Amino acid sequence: MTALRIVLADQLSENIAVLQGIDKAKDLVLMCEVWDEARYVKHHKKKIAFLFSAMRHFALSLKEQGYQVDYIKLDDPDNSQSLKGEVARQLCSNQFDYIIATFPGEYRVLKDMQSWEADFNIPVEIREDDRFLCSPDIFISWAKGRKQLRMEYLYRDLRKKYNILMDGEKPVGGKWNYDAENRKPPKQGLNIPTPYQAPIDAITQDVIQLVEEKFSDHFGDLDPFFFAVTRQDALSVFEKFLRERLCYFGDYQDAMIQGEPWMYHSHISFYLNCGLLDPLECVKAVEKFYHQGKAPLNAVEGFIRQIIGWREYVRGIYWLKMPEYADENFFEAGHHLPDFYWTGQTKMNCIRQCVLETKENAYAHHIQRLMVLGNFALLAAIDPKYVNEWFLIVYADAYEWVELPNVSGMILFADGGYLASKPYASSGSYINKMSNYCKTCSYKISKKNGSDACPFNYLYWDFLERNRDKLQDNHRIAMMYKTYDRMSDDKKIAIRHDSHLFLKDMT
Ligand code: FAD
Ligand code: DLZ
Ligand code: SF4
Repeated sequence: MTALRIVLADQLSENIAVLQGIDKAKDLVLMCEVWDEARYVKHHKKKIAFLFSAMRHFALSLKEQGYQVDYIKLDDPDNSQSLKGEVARQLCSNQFDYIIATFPGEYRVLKDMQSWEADFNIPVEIREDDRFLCSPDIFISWAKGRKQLRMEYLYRDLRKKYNILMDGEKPVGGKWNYDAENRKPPKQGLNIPTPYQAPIDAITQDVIQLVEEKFSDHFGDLDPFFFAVTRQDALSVFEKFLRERLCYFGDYQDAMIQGEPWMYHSHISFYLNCGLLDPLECVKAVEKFYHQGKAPLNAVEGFIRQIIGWREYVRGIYWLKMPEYADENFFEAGHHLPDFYWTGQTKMNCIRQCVLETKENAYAHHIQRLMVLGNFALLAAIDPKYVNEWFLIVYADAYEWVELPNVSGMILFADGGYLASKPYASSGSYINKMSNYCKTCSYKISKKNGSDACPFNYLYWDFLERNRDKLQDNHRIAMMYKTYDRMSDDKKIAIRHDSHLFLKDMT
């Protein structure tokens, strides 16, 4: 029996399910760079270069270990430019008894894979992706019968199941969650470590040139290219985080500083999501750091919660709710995406900084995504389909399973509260508290209305009022309606007027 084994760009793990039990002498591993995947949304140039280079390095490493690998480059003249087309080509030229794949990261790819069996008349085995701690089936049983899903409960269950930061049946330190000690505003004089710069070898150079030539119309800068593209280098990124950043991860998790895109975050989402790093190995390493007394509990617990809590939770929701989830639009938001999400050309300094850093790095940290770029999209009623497309394009860690729930669920509340208990809407005061962006902004954070007032200030109240019928019964924001209702009529008129003007002029 001979198998054709498919490895996708986000499946670059040597113990990936599809490679388990392989017969190196007979089976063929197929990996391909295809237009259909690189172009179905116009991914950031750096994201494409990162993935193609990581794929090429991974294929090489498999070959060195004696696997038979057919690696199809983008500019191969015979490349059909789709995953299905490349599978078809293999089936025409070689004799296979079955196809094996690992469960993919996107619903549309799963549907494609599920069509192969009938279309090619060959058995197709799609194996569970066991790099995740919670399979879609386990998530479904966990979710069944619960009126409300909340990340915190899944997180606790997974901590117990995998014995992470546990002291017998109890959480280490006595509490499950140390967020109350986290989230400090940035202070002067923080000595933020430099980010990792991976070596650029000939493979990466070739890929950068290819992307420059073939994807010149895509968003984003190729230079400087800093991504790790091998497991070894991805491990170095993670080790640098452990040594230099982890201690302050919790404290400054939500802080934003102009010109400091990396802060104390780990910058490993790219590698976790494409397979160069394994979530459980990272979690265990961080836990060990705590037990060795090298990092405080608030940082360690906070970090672990992001990976075994949020990361698993959003994936569970994605597979539970697709395909309907992609069309959710609770607030019936219908604005187009303003041009400044691409150019950064806006007087709003916070947005400008976050967009320009995204353009340069294909990265922004969580609070920039959530409380600046996301919060604005929510307040300005931008249609979820445009917001989702933008987030999927611009970040090198974006695949639909993780991008869509974060955008439609977490920032836009487009699912009506399935993922989050309340919208993360906020006026400019949050950004002012957690960053220094407002200090050099053309708008005045202290002003609530008028042409020089911070737009977040009036858009926030306008958002609440516009969506009163949908939100006023949510006990977590009921207080805000009481505050609004106490405002004078003149104030309410000014809020409506400023918001109307701003949204009308938004191009
Ligand atoms: P750190 O802050 O160091 O966190 C450690 C790890 O925790 C991350 O690497 C990531 O794997 C995980 N994590 C943290 N928060 C989340 C979360 N909300 N969902 C899933 N995993 C999480 N993350 C992606 O990986 N891909 C995306 O496309 C993506 N889109 C997002 C869109 C929006 C609107 C928002 C608000 C968040 C999004 N996130 C996404 C989550 C989060 O912003 C990124 O995982 C994080 O910024 C990556 O940087 P880091 O590795 O330095 O993370
Ligand atoms: C994102 C992406 C890009 C840019 N290119 C490819 C590619 O050429 N070949 C490939 O196998 N996958 C690519 N991907 C990832 C896919 O679009 C998709 O997100 C994953 O295959 C889902 O598991
Ligand atoms: Fe952003 Fe408003 Fe602050 Fe300007 S004043 S940086 S728009 S929050």
